[in-house]
Amino acid sequence: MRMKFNRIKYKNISKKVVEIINNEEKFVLFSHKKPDGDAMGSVLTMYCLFKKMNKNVEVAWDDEVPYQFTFLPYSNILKKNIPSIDSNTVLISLDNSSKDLINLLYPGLKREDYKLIINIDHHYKNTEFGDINLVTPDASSVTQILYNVFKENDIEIDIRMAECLYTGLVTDSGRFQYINTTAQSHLMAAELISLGVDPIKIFRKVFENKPAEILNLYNSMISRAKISKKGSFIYSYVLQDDLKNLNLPYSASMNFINMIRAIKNVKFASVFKQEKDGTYRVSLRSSSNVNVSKIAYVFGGGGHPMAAGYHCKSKNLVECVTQLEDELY
Ligand SMILES: [Mn+2]
Repeated sequence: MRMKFNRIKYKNISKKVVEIINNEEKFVLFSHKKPDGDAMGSVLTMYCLFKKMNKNVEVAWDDEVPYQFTFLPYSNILKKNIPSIDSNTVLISLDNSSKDLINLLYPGLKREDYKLIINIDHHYKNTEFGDINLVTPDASSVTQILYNVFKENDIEIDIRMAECLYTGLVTDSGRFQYINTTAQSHLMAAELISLGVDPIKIFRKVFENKPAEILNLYNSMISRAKISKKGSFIYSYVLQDDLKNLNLPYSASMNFINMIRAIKNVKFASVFKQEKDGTYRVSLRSSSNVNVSKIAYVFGGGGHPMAAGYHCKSKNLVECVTQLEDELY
């Protein structure tokens, strides 16, 4: 169920967003839990812009900053912080398909507690929870939506913003491999590079900056990998104890799934990541034309056709695996 794209409506919303950015003074930004490159990139792009405009800006944050993204400008300001909000505050949600996170961060939030919610996202099942919804399911990343808004409204993109924008683009497009990769995404990359982004530097920081202990983690995860469904499904898992014993952050397990996804004849890959409470976060990747976000939605999660995820509330790994296998075919 793809949302119909209406260019005139979109242009008006894009303009409206820029009006609010120019006219309002107080902003709180937030993205999703377990932040990825697009969450980091989109939050920090907007943070750079607001700082440059001398606005009052804060980020609502309750997570670790993955080591892959600590090179981004202002990433050092991302510390546990739930900013106080008032009737002048504009909340900007980036890369969230629903209002769940706002409700979690601000329990009992009432309409008079803030001025506006701007919802900028590219999940095709976005619930349009904002007062203003800039939702473009065809965009490869939220940073691509921001880039378009800046271009359409003559907002200057400086090198710091360009690095954040590029990081969101290269990670959410699976390094320009997923089906959301279009001529548009390559044109955006080209322009950001011409603005001074060093794609090799970003690639190294994001993908080739792994702590040596990750070899032990991969060793365990590879030895646990199982292939089922006649070779079409591959999965592995990571436990809290693995991370604790190797002194690795949660984000160390982030890109492992792409390694197993690359096996011949595999159509789906999955990694079950144990949470601190013993339940599992399940990442799904497609290596075929099968839309994994549909599977994630069955279990209350979400995502994109080739990359999606959900939360398995059981603490029993076998149960989580069986539940997913039963849903696959
Ligand atoms: Mn995204």
